[in-house]
Amino acid sequence: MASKLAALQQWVDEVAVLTRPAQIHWCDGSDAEYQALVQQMLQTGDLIELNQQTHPGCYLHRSHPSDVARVEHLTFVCHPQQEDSGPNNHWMDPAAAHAKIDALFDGCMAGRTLYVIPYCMGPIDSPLARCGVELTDSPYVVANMRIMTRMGAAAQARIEREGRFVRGLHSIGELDPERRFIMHFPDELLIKSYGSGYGGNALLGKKCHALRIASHQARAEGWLAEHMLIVGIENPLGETHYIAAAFPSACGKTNLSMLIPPEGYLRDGWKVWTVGDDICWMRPGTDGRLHAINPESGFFGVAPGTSDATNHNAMRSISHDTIFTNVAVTADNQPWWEGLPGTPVSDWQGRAYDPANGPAAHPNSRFTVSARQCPTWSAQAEAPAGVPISAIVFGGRRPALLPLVMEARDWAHGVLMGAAMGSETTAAATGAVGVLRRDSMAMKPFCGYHFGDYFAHWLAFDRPGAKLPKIFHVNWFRKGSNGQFLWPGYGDNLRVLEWMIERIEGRATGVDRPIGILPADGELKLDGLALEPAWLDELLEVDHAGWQDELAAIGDYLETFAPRLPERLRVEQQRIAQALVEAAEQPRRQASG
Ligand code: GTP
Ligand code: SPV
Ligand code: MN
Repeated sequence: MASKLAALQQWVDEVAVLTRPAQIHWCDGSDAEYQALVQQMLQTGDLIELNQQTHPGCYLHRSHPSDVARVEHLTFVCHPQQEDSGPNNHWMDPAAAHAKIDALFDGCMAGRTLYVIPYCMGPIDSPLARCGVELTDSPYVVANMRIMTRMGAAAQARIEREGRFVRGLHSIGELDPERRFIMHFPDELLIKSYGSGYGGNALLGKKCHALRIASHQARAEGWLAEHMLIVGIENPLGETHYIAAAFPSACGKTNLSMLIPPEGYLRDGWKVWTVGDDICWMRPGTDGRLHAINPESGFFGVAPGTSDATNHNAMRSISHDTIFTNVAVTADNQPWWEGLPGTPVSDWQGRAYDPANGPAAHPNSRFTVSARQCPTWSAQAEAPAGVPISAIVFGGRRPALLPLVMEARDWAHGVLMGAAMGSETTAAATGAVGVLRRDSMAMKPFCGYHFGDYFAHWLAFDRPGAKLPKIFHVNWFRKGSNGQFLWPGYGDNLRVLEWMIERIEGRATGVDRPIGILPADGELKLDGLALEPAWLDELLEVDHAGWQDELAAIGDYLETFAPRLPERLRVEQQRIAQALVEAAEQPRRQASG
């Protein structure tokens, strides 16, 4: 017996009978185990050694060319009642889903090793943390899970103590897109994933457990599992505010979580602390505030665009002991992607680089690295009690209309801002890129239940005694008539965060507009920034006609969640639509908030 927890041992035995592996390996999470896996993968070609002088401990993995991103059309949330999964999820009857995917698992591990991966999402001694066990036939998944989660003996001990864990069964199968499914059974705390080895499809602790299953648990237990970074902003007095921000995939979470302050801010003593770059679990504490942990222990970050200029902290993090997936390589065998200096010799598929074949690195190529390697890693990231959240930020890629920043009047307005979020699609999921779609709270691909119920759950946090964070909406991706980004972004985003903190501290008044509170003249600190005044005007303008159309579109979108749409959100949408009509009639009426 490899586990003294009967439920765990029994499940592993059952899966072994179904999948018929040649052997079973219980992962202990040790360095020796990791090194042995790396050696084995170097032999099989699953990993390719990169330049060990410039990048010690770094390896390249090339995934199957048809398996490079999450597959939302093959991802199912299987509640017994279809309505409980909502129009925001693909649904299959649980019995039919089990039958379909178990047929694929039948005998699929013949000749392979079945790895048992006990893992803990969150600091191992945190009451907010939750455990799971992933069974997989992919050593690449094991190596990534070791970086991304607290994996091994300590997690297994906690699981055996608690007796409760999320079960995840994974096989790469044949890597055949026609035989690929990612299935969730929230009521059984169970995930089954077949036919993909990539990121969110295969590292089951990440999107499958920490968002889809956890959001369902969180609703029942009174907390939130969100697609958010967590960053600490320390001012020159040494006071730190923690901010949680939800942006859709490939819209800037990793970057914001480890931003480098602009020159003047650095001189004044501002510091940035990274707590998390992708997922945030938060719950109300006895003080009424929301307290958050990052359930992960590593970053699975987008490579293209990452450079010393945009994200020096990420560059330092990934200079050693990192697994790269689907990047290009240079003549001297260094990892390469678009945005880096130098030139590649071979592309992400290992072909001689030819621009006619598209980018050298896949647009969704990634690095997997331990968060401890990040120079700005916060000591508080390991705190069992988590960090208190001062502000929640929503945002997306909106080339037009959405201002650089606006603040919600109150919690319900903030929930509407999150629910109404839209963004241009990116390469993080398969499908068309650059299409505007609604992505409520950046959770469209990740909420494990009906969005109407989810909005109601968010609204329910506003209750007597609650000391809720302020809610803001940002847009780093506004484009001017020349098609260029109007806002420099990256480190300069701290200027916007500082305004938020000024609002939280009651030092900035803002201007009350129908769509929310915007910075008053001069409140955004722009010293040292060469930003055309006309561009700033454009970034903070409120186009009443455009917003009336937007509110109508938001109204239509929200009604797709009827009859479960909370009336409170409908009222909020109507209030703003009405305020826009009145403001259009009296364009000069502007109260100061
Ligand atoms: P996931 O890991 O998929 O959830 O993505 P993410 O939200 O962590 O996105 P990430 O920080 O990796 O950024 C994705 C892309 O957006 C990269 O190419 C970045 O260079 C770019 N990006 C990030 N921040 C900014 C910004 O402030 N302005 C602009 N223009 N681009 C940005
Ligand atoms: C995302 O797409 O939001 C990611 C990458 O963070 S994946 O792990 O593939 O979901
Ligand atoms: Mn993500």
